[in-house]
Order: sequence, then C-alpha cells, then structure tokens
Amino acid sequence: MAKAPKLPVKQILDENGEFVKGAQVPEIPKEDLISLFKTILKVRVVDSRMFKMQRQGRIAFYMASYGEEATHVGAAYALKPQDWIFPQYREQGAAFVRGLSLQLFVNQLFGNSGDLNRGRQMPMHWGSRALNLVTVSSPLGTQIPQCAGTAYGMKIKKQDAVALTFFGEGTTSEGDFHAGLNFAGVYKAPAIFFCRNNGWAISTPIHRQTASENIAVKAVGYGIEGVRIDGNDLFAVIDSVRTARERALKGDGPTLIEALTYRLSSHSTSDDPSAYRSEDKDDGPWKLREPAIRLRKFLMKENLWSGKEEQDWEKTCEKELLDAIRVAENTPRAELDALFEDMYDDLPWNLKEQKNQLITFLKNEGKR
Ligand SMILES: Cc1ncc(C[n+]2csc(CCOP(=O)(O)OP(=O)(O)O)c2C)c(N)n1
Ligand SMILES: [Mg+2]
Repeated sequence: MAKAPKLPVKQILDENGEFVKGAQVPEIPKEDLISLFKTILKVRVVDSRMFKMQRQGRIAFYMASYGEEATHVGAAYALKPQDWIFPQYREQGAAFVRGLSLQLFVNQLFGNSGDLNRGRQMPMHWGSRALNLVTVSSPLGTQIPQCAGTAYGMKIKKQDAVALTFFGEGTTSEGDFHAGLNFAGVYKAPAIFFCRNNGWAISTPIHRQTASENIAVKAVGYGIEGVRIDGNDLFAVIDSVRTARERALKGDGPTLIEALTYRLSSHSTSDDPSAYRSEDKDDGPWKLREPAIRLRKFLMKENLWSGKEEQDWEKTCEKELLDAIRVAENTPRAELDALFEDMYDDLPWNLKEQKNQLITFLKNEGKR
C-alpha cells in the first residue's frame, strides 16, 4: 500500500483556553472574538429552541450543529463578503456571520410567504442570493462541483473572490466530491473545500466511510493542498481558511481542509443516536472538547467575558428568536401557485394548464 504523507492536526487554542506553545496566533480583533463567541451561543439558543419546536409539531424538521459551531462560524468569518459560500446544511452559524437575519432563517423553517425560497424546500434549506449564500440542497455533494465551477468562473473573470463549500466527511464518498476536487485541481480554481469531519454520517462512523488514513490526504490525489485542523478550535479554523484564501487568490489553487470535530447532536430531529452510539463512551470525551468551553475560558482569562454577560446574551437571543417565531407563525403560508414562478419567463403551455388546474382545485376546496 502506498504511504500517505503524515498530516499533523493543527491546533492553536488548546482545550484549556491556552495558546499552544510556539503556535502562530492569527490576528483577530478582540471585539470580533467576542462577537464570534456570541454567534456560537446564538446558534446554540436557536438549535435548542427549534429542536423543541419540531417536537411540538410547529415545524416539520430541524438539524442542530451542537459541538461543531466553530467550524462554520470561523470559516465564514475568515471570508470576505464578495466570496461565495456553498453550504451543506449544518452550517447555520455561517449564515448568521454572513448577515442572514434570524427572521429570514425562521421564515425558511416555516416555509411561509416571508421565506426567500417561497416555501419550496424542507426546513434547513436556507440561503440568500443577496449574501452570496447558495441555498442548501438535499442531495449530498452537489454543492462541491458547483463551488469548483463558480470558483473557476471567478478566476476567468479575474475577480478578487473565492468560493468555499462545506460538506461532511460522509459526503466525501459521493462521486461529486471527486468531480469537484479534480476539476478545481486541474484548473487551479480559487476554491476552498471545507470538510466538517464530525465522525458520523447519520449512523455510519468514519471508519466505515473510507479506507483512507484521513480525509485531507485525499488532496494529494488531486494535486491540491490538504490540511488537517482541530475544528473545535476557532483560531485554527480562521487561520486555515485565511491561508487557503490567500493561496487561492495568488493562483496556487484550491485547498481541502479537514476540520476534526464531533456531532454532539443527533443527525436531525428524525434520528435517535442512542440506537448506534454510546453517550458516555463515544460522545463523552468530545463534550469536554467542544468549542465554546475553550473559547469561554480564553475570553474570561482575558477579562473579555463574564458569566453575567453570557446569561444576558442568551436571554437577548431567546427574546429575538421568540419574536421571530411569533412573526413567522402569523405570516401567511407561501402561495401554492408561486410554485410555477421564477423558472420561466414565459410559462410553457403544460405548466399553464397545471397552474389553472391547481387554482380551480384550491377554489373548489374553499382555499381561494
Ligand atoms: C445523495 C444523497 N445520499 C444520501 C442522502 C441521505 N443523507 C442525508 S444526510 C446524510 C449523512 C451525511 O453525512 P455527512 O456528510 O458526514 O454530514 P453530517 O450530517 O455529519 O453533517 C445522508 C446519508 C442524501 N441526502 N443525499
Ligand atoms: Mg459527518
């Protein structure tokens, strides 16, 4: 068997909230660090409330990102507004960092008429054209070649921008992973392939996903840069994406970043992880390594954060969220016949016919 190059896992802030000896610490203004920590907490408030909302039958589905927040919050922060983001689905923090309002996020979960997708997708398929945040799509991996192609387009147009896509380690088994990385490698597209290796693809553990030593090493086969980082370390995430961005813009091609993290939540509201993993043995060690603990320790040591501030901030997030939920629940549902809009300038005859059938049906049912 060919020998894979050794790729060390880069860590900058350790689990005790201390900088690793000799690590080059990326420059991040203190106010930004506080704001990023607040975004991580906000994601937690949203995740925990929306999970319960699903259990109450008020939304149909939800996916939490407990334990993985540093990956998406940090990666989105390291980008510039002109860069494009192609999410998988478990990266709501990236949407918040980009500026997606809580109201728009919640509207999407309800699929109401205030939803930018006009109620056409299941919950957790958020996105925003105005924010260069491509809408989540359900089939795994489709975002990877889309990101590669978009990045190549940016290169041709000589834009000062890159495209970053998030995906899980499970998604690296899709053919689209190969197509995307191969294309980006050949054309030196300014793309960043950000893999959240959270250990699980629903119930499939990483060792059943690939025979490869790790995910980052696969970069070698595409002739691109591959790095492994501690994905629960916000500093390492920011540093790796900044470096990948600089390389990409210099014309040095794409980077595959493997961020090691752990899915402490269930896969989704439709999943029960107790059926396939042990809370003590599998999750236990990761509960101590999750990203908020070390960041909180660091900020407190630097006198930038306190327990009281955390309580107040969580209350503020909860209030903002409850207000957004109230608005969303009182916003009319998306109009069904909007299904026929936004695709064609002139609707083809068969779709016109179907649209009229739908309108007649709704009238007969007393819904119009
Ligand atoms: C092409 C395709 N196959 C299967 C699924 C069903 N599915 C949805 S999420 C998921 C697991 C993905 O795992 P991973 O990429 O590691 O992301 P994570 O959920 O861990 O964030 C699967 C198998 C799908 N949506 N699309
Ligand atoms: Mg996974």
